[in-house]
Amino acid sequence: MAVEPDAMDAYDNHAPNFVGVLGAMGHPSAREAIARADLCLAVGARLGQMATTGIADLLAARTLLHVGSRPPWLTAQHHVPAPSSALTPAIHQVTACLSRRRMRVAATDGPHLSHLPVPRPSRGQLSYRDFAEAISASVGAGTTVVADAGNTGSAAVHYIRTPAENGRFILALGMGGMGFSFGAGIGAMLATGKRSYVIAGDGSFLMHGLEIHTAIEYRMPITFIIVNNDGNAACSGRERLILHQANIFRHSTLAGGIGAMFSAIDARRASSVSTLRSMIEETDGDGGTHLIEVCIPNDAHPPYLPLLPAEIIEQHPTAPAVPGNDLEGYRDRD
Ligand SMILES: Cc1ncc(C[n+]2csc(CCOP(=O)(O)OP(=O)(O)O)c2C)c(N)n1
Ligand SMILES: [Mg+2]
Repeated sequence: MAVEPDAMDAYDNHAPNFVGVLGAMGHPSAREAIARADLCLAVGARLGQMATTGIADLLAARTLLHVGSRPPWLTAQHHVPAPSSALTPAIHQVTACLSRRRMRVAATDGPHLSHLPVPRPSRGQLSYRDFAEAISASVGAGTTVVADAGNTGSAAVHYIRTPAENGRFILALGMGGMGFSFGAGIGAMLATGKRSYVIAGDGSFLMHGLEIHTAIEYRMPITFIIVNNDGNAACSGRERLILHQANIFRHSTLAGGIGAMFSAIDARRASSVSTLRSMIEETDGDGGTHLIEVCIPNDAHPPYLPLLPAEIIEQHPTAPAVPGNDLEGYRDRD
């Protein structure tokens, strides 16, 4: 089972047959599972560009069966129209048909999630993997994780698993709206009554971050984790690849600023993985609003295929080549 990036919580991320996320910020294990399959069944997934970056070639070479209210963007051999509210009976029909044909579903013996070969920043500096895995290990069962845009968002999708026991994972790929996570995290907390974790970059914070005032005012159990990489790093990464220069921000101390502005929020900076983990665990049960700032170098590589240098991908056969990383044509332009 693999999921699209904006359907992280459609399947139990801790299940033994979960192979990860598809596409631009996806897992090599999901790609390998497609490579081994004769037939792929897409349920609801419309297989747009973000979900198929690096795997479109493989999917095109397999029998693709699609169940959903609208057909997929990729060509499927069979499309079974079914409204979103009636996907389960449609899947039963399909699987009954497959078992009559004696098709075999490969057995799995445990979770097989592999990650993109992302180079680490220099010693002593936090990587996207460090911060996101610390969050994944610390969030409580049944809570909601809301991921914002940019490198920070791709790291959340790649390294954080949807919280166990019907937790939720929300991502706004379709809207592409930096800063959506602040309002969405507040909404999720109100809807579920449980803590939500907002994971946003400093650029997204600068767009809509003062929405945290609502959470502070109503004493909501929300943890805002802000990745401060001194800029819109998803954009500066692209600028480095194409223009050989990058636009970065002057450094700011976001936790210090927010702490000074609002006396009712506990705002701190975590400078190591162990501090980040203990801050999350410590603050989880107290019912309050918290903000944790984590600093990551602006030029740290994110787990996002279009921004990984081609030479890194080439060394790892399981990571798919992406047409977009062949930037020779762009580099020579003025
Ligand atoms: C409202 C809006 N404007 C522009 C974009 C395009 N965009 C995607 S990621 C990004 C930069 C995000 O910066 P930040 O939140 O600091 O995350 P980082 O990439 O630095 O981790 C931009 C400008 C967007 N998604 N939404
Ligand atoms: Mg940033």
